[in-house]
Amino acid sequence: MNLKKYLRARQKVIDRALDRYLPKTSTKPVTLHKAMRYSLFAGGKRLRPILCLAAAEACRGNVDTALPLACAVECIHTYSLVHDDLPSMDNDDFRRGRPTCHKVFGDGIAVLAGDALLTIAFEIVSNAKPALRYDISILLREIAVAAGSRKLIAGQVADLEAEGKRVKRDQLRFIHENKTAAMLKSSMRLGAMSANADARKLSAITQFGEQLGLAFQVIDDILDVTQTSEILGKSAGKDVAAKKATYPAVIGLEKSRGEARRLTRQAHDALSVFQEGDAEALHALANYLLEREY
Ligand code: GRG
Repeated sequence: MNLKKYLRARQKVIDRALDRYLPKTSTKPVTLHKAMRYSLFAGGKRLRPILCLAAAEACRGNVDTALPLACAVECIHTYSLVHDDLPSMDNDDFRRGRPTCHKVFGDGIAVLAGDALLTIAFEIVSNAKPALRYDISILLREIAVAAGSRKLIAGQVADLEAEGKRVKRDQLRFIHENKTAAMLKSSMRLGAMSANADARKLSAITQFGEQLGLAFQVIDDILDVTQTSEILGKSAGKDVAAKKATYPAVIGLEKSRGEARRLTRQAHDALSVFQEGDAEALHALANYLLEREY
């Protein structure tokens, strides 16, 4: 498959849908809606929604049915970046190749834009079409748990508390599993659910999502020390400067690369239950994420 073309086409579909779901910039309060759109349409890679749609495809579902779930996940992801960039958290001036939300709109509006991106995600899910096996309350629960105090926020808390400390490998894994892998995994589970996946396929997507989610963060850690800010579209080298718990810091760069390859291999293996061709996009995406440069 031509992955570049596939990614571009999917990004377009997702951007169009997000544009439909988000209040216009003329809607009151104008500043808030401008800030939400500023961050949401800042040029993110749209990996989570793309993975959501690819998981739906693997389970022989349809893109339109999965689309609201894909958009909801991207809203939550963007909220987490807006809040993470705040001075009281990671204090970053640069995200997705442009000044961060609080740099443009101020801290107060950035906090509120993040809040509003989080809450609109649930409104979007409430409009999704339920599948036979998965009603709307199951879909809402999936996304609420992944974004909540035991997953995404737990990872962020552990990440904050680990700053400047020596962390062990199991603590590092906890941070990565929750801060990064949980939302990635849920994106794909939601796609599978929209396609009414049976227990065997949902479990395969879950395994795939777990391994891929971890690999994604190991690669993100590697890129932070090997790439420039221009290529990343965010400040490079911040992890070392902030004494963050990362794979290169704990096991070294070469071992981290090996770990990313091992996790990606395990992700591929998890897809063996799918018939030839059904999971082609997921396989291609896993390879792309391993080789990505930003
Ligand atoms: C504020 C609750 C809360 C959580 C913040 C997102 C996050 C948790 C922290 C940001 C820093 C970080 C390393 C997060 C891990 C997830 C990650 C690698 C995010 C970047 O994802 P990409 O590369 O970004 O998909 P784009 O901009 O392309 O969407």
